[in-house]
Amino acid sequence: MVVQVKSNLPQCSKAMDGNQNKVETNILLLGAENVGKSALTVRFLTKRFIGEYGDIESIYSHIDKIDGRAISFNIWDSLYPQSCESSESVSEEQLRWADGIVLVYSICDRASFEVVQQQVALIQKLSSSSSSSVPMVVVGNKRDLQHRRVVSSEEGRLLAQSADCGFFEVSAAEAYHGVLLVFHGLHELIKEARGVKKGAAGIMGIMRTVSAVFSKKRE
Ligand SMILES: Nc1nc2c(ncn2[C@@H]2O[C@H](COP(=O)(O)OP(=O)(O)O)[C@@H](O)[C@H]2O)c(=O)[nH]1
Ligand SMILES: [Mg+2]
Repeated sequence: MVVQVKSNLPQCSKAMDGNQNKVETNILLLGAENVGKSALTVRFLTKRFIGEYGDIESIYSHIDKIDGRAISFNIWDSLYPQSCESSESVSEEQLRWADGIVLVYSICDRASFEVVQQQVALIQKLSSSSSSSVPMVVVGNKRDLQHRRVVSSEEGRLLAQSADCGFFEVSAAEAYHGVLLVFHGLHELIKEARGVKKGAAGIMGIMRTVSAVFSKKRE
């Protein structure tokens, strides 16, 4: 497991694909403080829940095998800025870096659900000028604390549906498998998005070739 300091962020490489064997995927975790972003990250990386994580912002690198293929996950465990305007809680730098985003709230904390709603809206606004949207999943964490639940599963699902995101409810404290599904599920969405992009690029390539052939014929 490698911990990178934040100043290295822009140098992080984007996806490799095609003939190369290793695929890189940059995943950004967003959400209010105390919702379990670090707990989810550490669970995915080490399979363990250690309880307290401190306020550290890091990018972790982790190689995982999916369907026999090595996937290099770079995971940016972000810090929710203290006393920020909601419009500053996601930066353009983060969006440029991310291939996929995990938006985390706690099912016991309505304010954290509202933060995710704001962040979804902000991401949509910031990426409205680009042709493709970044794949996202919404995650309701702390599912083990049912007696303290204040956000229903239905509300979480509706939010995810309205933003065209995947949806999961998990407990980083209780189980590894659900957390694994979050990261693998997002990886699937990223793969699909890359396939669509590649397909579009392929069609554009064919169109360019065809128009080049026709313009040659006319010469
Ligand atoms: N009961 C319970 N507590 C959790 C869970 N995930 C995280 N926590 C606790 O919530 C607190 C905040 O977790 P942390 O990962 O530091 O949140 P972050 O600020 O979003 O990174 C810590 O005390 C964790 O032990 C969970 O699934 N269930
Ligand atoms: Mg944290």
